[in-house]
Amino acid sequence: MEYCELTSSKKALRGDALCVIHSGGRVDSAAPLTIDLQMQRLGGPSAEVWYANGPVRAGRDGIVRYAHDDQLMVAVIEEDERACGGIRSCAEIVYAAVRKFQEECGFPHLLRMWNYLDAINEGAGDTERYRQFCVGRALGLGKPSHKQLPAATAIGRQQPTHQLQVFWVAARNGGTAIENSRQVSAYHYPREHGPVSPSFSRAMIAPDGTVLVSGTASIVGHVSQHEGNAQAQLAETLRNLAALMSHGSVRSDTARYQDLLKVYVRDPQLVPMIAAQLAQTHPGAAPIFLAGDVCRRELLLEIECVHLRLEHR
Ligand code: 3EB
Repeated sequence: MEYCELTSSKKALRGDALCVIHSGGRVDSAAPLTIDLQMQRLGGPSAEVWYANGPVRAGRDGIVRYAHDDQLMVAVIEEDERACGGIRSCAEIVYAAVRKFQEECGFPHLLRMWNYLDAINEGAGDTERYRQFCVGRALGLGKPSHKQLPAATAIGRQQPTHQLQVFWVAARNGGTAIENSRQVSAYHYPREHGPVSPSFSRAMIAPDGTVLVSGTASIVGHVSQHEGNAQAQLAETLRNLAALMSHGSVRSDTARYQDLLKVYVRDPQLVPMIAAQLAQTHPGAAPIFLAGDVCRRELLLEIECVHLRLEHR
């Protein structure tokens, strides 16, 4: 996979594209599956492209749109919350559909999931929409063992769509979920963060060695750090990412790696500061910047990462 520019006429989409995930507004994608993030892009490449190895099949199964090759499946559900009776039941309906589809599709291993919803921090205490989303997600997904939880991102849109959008990458063969030594596993978060702890792992090592890193923020243990200080939150987030990459299961052989970064910021004015810092720590990374709300209201930014072995796609 890669992050690339698809809005300019200079670059055409390769014929072996499996899925295009874009935030460019006017990306004319001929990919078997195209997903529009419906979020404002503040900088960086307009698209994330997953490539196929060999023949591709694409289609629709109920509310699921999907495309797959022999090893990998990308699938998406977009549901209008208003037709589901709110975010909690919408998440339950969507995740029950994910679970059913995953049981039948032949790609049983969830590797990575993205969740985008409107107004993620609206509502006080346990009624907060993110917490209600977590309740519905857990109900719909059922009780998989922690080992099988995918890496994930959950971000709030700043412009209303009324839509819960969930998309995911699943595989024929299982990956290895890993946790962060600096952080309490999200599925073990204490009660103070909501009635149901979030169902995701910190990162998933895919069968080909690619590390799919969850949205990572300024949280140490289970506690948000540096409220109101974006620069310090960024530094803490980068320490969390570094700690994850030093996990014993992440291959650190002589192969060359590239880190693809996607940065979500609450306030567009933070982009220049973050871009300057990332140019130091991740030279040549060309991060994607999106305007989005982190699921804890005190957190100003979140970074997800794909740690790619360059020999592989
Ligand atoms: C955190 O570490 C920050 O609910 O799926 C990051 C990634 C976060 C995924 C999710 C939430 C989720 O708790 C928030």
